[in-house]
Amino acid sequence: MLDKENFKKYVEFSPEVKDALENNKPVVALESTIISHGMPYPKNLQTAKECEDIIRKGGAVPATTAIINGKIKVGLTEEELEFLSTSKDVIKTSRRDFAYIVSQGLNGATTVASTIIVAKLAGIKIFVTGGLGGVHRGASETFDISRDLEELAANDIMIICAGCKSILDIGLTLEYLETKGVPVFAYKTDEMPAFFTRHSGFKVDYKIDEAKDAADIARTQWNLGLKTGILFTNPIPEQASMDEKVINKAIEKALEEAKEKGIHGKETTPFLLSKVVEVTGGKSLEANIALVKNNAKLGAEVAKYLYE
Ligand code: PSU
Ligand code: MN
Repeated sequence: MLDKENFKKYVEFSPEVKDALENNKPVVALESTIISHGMPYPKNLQTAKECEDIIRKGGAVPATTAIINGKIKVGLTEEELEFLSTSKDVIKTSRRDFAYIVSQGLNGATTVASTIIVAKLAGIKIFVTGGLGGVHRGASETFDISRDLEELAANDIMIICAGCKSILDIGLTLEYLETKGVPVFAYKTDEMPAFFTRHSGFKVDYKIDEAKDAADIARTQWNLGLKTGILFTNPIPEQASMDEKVINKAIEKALEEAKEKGIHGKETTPFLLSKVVEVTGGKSLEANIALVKNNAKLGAEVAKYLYE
């Protein structure tokens, strides 16, 4: 189980986040693997800063999480964001990496899974990112299922993201979430968005039209003692969404190359993401940036109702 008392020894809050948490102001957690392993420099840094600003403008406080020199940070300085964007000495951190990185004084970028852990320990209720990890295509052979799903199932937090990329098996990911009891919603649509595109062909449980309703549902879920996470998906804006054929071809190519090269384990997702950017000549990166910013905006809005 998570240990809030012990956590205090290892954590450092930014003044902005500390103040917000102490005064019950809305706080939105942000992950950092998207910065270190999800996007190339300098767009990763620009996007991270822009997302933080969008959240501030929306009336909430951004709390980007990472491990720097063994300290678990909640809320980063500009220098720390810059460091995560450029350094090669940043380890993609999931649950099982914490003890090693913290005790050895190393640097780690948090994935969705580990950001959930940190956010829960810090008392943050909502978390914004681009895409959630999930059940990979071919998982019946590779066993590759992201830790993100387990942490989402085990912790009462809301995640806002643009759905799952079709580097994953979206249908199986939804089945997995159903088994775990994680409700899946979509903003102004009843379809699970597929990250780069608005359509996946899979239905979510319920459509939500208002940010306030999302907050009411979360509050009710947790008041009822149903301590699972909530997945609130937000489709990429129409004007930024990609041509389905183009993106699917790029994903197929990336998957083929990953197989040829024998990429596996925690390298898989970063490899596929950077390949897709390469194959689409950077178009997928622009789409990725647009959807994260769109999620940050919705996240701040929901956070305001959630912290009322
Ligand atoms: N999907 C993206 N960008 C990302 C990731 C996923 O579009 O940066 C990152 C997130 O940090 C996510 C992690 O939590 O990859 C999932 O990795 P894995 O599939 O190894 O669990
Ligand atoms: Mn994996």
